[in-house]
Amino acid sequence: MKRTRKAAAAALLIAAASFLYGCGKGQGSTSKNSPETSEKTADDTALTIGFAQVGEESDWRRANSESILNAFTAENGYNLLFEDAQNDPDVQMASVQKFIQEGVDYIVLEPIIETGWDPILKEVKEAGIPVIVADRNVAVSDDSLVTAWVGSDWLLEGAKACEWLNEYCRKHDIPPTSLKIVNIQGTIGSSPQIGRDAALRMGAGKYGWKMLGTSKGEFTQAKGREAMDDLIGRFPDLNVVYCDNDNEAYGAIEALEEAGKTIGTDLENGEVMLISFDAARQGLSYVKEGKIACDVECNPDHGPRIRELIGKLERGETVEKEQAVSEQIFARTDEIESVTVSDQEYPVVPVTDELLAERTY
Ligand code: GYE
Repeated sequence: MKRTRKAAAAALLIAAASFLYGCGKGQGSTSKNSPETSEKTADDTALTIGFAQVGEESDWRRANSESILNAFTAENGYNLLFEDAQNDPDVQMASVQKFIQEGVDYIVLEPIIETGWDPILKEVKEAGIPVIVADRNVAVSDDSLVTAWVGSDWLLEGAKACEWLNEYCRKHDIPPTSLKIVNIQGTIGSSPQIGRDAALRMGAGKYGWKMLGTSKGEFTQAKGREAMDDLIGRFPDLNVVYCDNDNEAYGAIEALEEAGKTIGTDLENGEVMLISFDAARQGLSYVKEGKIACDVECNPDHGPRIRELIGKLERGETVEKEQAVSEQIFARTDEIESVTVSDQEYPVVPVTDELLAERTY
């Protein structure tokens, strides 16, 4: 049975009323440990969390769902309502609407796209339900519609990848103008697509790389493959593929190999270089094999972070409004030891068998 904080408060009121009534009749027990009282207290403290998930499009997403499911268990004192929108923004908004009707204690929203959230989040606010946005972000006109956000710095992720590419070219005397880059884009209008692709455009402008074109990969392997086919057809001389996530890269690898291209980093001898994001286990094993040149991590383990935020809110503590997690950069070797973005140096981690064995997603 679903228990919300409001339901719990009502149950407590009923319990208190019958206790008083019982006392009046000389039958009440004052013992806090009477089985009836303790059972009620345990049940009634469960918090109901409405979780609006994007879908199951990628390794990252599956790891993220697992992280949420492991954090918000009944044993931990939660009643989790998990809604998967299958990548449809309308379905996701309907899920949030449903959470309002259910009277959940908290809404945790991982939005598919950034826009369109104002009206529904206003309703959520009017219903007095705090909203934690996680992973991707929302673009709203009123800050107070969101209690807190935890996710990644998408622009920084993209900038790390671009600085790695620039360093690689510098080290190998590859003229920047010889780079012919295509971009397989994630879900258009989602925060990672917006940030990672903006960083690429900035990198191209800064270093003089040639941007050939884009195609939509929707963060999936199947669409990544289709997008790669499309790009090979339109730009046969492409030599760098910037994928917005690992699953797109897996599909791109299939398409490139089928088209007879050699994947690697020897651009001057006609190899095609792949750059990717997430650093899922499969992505990292492609890095080790030399099929993905640089993979910038995106951390999916938001369950414990959101649980901590909710814990603080329950205790009446203030929480950080925006929290971006720290993430690594992976490459096959340590030939490039670090990259610098906005005066901050980030180490590049070479992928080893030990690292792969320890990777949890
Ligand atoms: O990079 C991709 C997933 O929003 C960070 O969505 C997430 C992205 C992640 O499908 O793999």
